[in-house]
Amino acid sequence: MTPIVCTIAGSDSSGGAGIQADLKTFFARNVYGASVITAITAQNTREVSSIFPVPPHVVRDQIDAVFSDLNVRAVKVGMVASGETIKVLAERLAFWKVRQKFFLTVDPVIQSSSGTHFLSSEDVGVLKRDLLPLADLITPNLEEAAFLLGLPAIQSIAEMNQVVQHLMALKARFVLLKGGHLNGNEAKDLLFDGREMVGFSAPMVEASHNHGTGCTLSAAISAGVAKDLTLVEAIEEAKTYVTEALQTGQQLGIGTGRGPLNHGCFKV
Ligand code: PXL
Repeated sequence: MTPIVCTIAGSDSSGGAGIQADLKTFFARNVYGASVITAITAQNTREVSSIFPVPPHVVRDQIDAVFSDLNVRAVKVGMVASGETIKVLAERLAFWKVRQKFFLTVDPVIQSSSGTHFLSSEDVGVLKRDLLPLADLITPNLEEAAFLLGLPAIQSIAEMNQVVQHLMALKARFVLLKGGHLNGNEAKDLLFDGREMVGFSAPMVEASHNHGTGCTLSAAISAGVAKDLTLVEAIEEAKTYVTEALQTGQQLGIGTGRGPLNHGCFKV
């Protein structure tokens, strides 16, 4: 049986991030993808020009339609455009037995790759209170981690080691802190569960085509978990996939700004 993964995220009209990145990643990683759309963004590789949040009851109906029929093994939450929708998500994911029936990854998307804020600080409060404690895994980058904890910019691996421990206060089972925004020739990530720390490293790819990198990583991890890999194996595989998608993204020549990754880079 093909494992089913569901993304709950925003639509990116340019096709490089959000729902579109997630579905392409699911296809490339050999899982079946379902989707719940939380917002429609008008954007291209240069900017986000408008955001239309899908009404919370329509988000709820999409979740109920998917979960009442499809045997979803893993869920990935990306961009959610309002605190009201975050509350609906938390309530419905609990109803459909998150943690018992499926693995939940929350990518705490606060702003777009091009810098547009998707969530107000009040909405981030709702995210922390209602949704993150339900997650099996959260995948903040350095800016998101600093924002979630109210800390200044994180600037070294030593600081990452401290911060990943503080992130356990958000009550997800695992935290993957992504260090890709640190300068250096390695992209270092740290996984922590409150006891054991596992480090991952991949070559830093100097890519101008990196729109949707975070979305793609969390979607690929969800695909791996749905295929019954251990979390560590799923992260390793996802990082290998993202590295290759970044390395070959430029060749696609898409858009005039920060273009997308090459989601079709390898099929296993
Ligand atoms: O990468 C964060 C992200 C998530 N979701 C949507 C986006 C973006 C970044 O541009 O557009 C819809």
